[in-house]
Amino acid sequence: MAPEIKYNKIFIDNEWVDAVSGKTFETFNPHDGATIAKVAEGDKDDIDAAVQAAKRAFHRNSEWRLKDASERCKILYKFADLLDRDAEYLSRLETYNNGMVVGLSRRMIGGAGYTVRYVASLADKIQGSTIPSDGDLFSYTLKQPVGVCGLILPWNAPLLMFINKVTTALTAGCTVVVKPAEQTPLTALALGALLAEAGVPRGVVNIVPGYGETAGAALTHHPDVALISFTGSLEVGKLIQRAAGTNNLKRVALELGGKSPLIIMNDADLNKAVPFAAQSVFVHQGQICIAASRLFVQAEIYDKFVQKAVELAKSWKLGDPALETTQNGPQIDESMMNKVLGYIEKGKAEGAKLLTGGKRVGTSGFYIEPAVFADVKDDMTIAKEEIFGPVQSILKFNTLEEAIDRANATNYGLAAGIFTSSIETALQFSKYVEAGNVWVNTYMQHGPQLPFGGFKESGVGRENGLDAVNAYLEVKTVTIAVPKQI
Ligand code: TXE
Repeated sequence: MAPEIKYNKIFIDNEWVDAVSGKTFETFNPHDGATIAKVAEGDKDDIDAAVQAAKRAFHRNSEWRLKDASERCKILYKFADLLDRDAEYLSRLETYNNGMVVGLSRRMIGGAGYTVRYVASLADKIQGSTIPSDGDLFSYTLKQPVGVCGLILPWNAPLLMFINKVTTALTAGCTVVVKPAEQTPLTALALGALLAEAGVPRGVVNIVPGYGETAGAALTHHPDVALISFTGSLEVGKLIQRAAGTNNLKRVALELGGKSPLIIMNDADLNKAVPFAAQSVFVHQGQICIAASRLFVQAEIYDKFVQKAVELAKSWKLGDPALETTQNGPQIDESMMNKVLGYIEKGKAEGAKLLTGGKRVGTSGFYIEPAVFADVKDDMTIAKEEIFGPVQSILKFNTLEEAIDRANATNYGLAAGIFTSSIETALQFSKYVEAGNVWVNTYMQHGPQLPFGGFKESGVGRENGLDAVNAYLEVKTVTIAVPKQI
């Protein structure tokens, strides 16, 4: 049964309002392309109203700013309890609007409560230092919230991204305006209602659904916004970095795409490596920024590995994401599906060998069979550009040194992995690969304690852990004249 849609308006000052323009847009179920709901379409005026609400809530005498850090923590703990209470509804809603298989949306919401509690527990541990300065002086630092933050979300993990960004900003004491992706506004709005129920005061969290070029751009240009945290494409990331310096100088945190290498050495345990490699690029239909989209396999085991990889891909269960048994659901929308199919055609045209999958399945919904390409070369488009689809590209290499050089020959640097039974190989690879997250004999492991982000054009800054909270804080140095002698 379809989950009930309880919220489809703009959320400002803990109230639900229509767009100033009165406009709405439709949101869809990727399983069959059917319209789920009409959602208020915010643009510049609504962003402005939301930013003003967030600014009022950030005033030094506001209810939010007067709260002790431990009280912020308590409110977020309550929010975590509400996430647990509504977990099944939220996971169904995520699946309905995003096409994420229900097993995965359950795991994400299952982990969300822990993430919120972990991050919130840092609120009363934010502390400065005392610094021995020369002369008759006493110096200390204060860490203070940066101000109103604009949080721009992607569609591939709407709930998780909302939780990560909003919880971290609130832990630091900031106020926020959230702009969910136009494809997936529904879970963000449901989470807004839970934050209000948890006791977050008016104006602290505001949510404006709408399009990137209108609502998103208005947020990134707004002079009263102090920081933008964005997850999405490299192209838009660059636009945001530029916009951030236009009307003021916003702090910017960017989590962008990837073309992540996974290396399988001759001495790897193939019983682990083959399923991990498949899962790492097929999970969530390949719509994950850390997808292992360049799979380098060492020459001696190459043929055997490819054969096993094909067998596994053929057994992958594609279908309705709301069913427990489904492994892969649909791509998010028709345009992303066509983009992925375009990459598959390019792979074939440029001489890679498509050994299985790669075709659209059915005519309703946006399904693609998991594809395996062998004989992929570094200069082929499918080995260079982020596909964001269920496409495994297998490349051959001879030495570790060669694998590291080829793994690093990309403008991206988000994640990397290696399967090997040699500790020396693992340590050398981990040291020299240019990536913000490296996994050895595993892949895609996360936790709220583990900083996450990219080298090079995969991003700026880190999410998760104390590093992420610090990104929402300014350091203030206070120096007081105190004679040494008394
Ligand atoms: O992303 P966009 P799209 C990659 C992936 C995918 C590609 C395109 O390769 O194929 O990006 O996806 C908002 N000012 N990733 O087009 O456009 C937009 O409304 C301000 C990687 O969906 O970057 C949405 O909320 N905001 C990725 C958000 O940016 C703007 C996750 C992301 O949309 C804007 C998603 C503008 N000018 C896609 N234009 C990851 N890193 O996980 C758009 N937006």
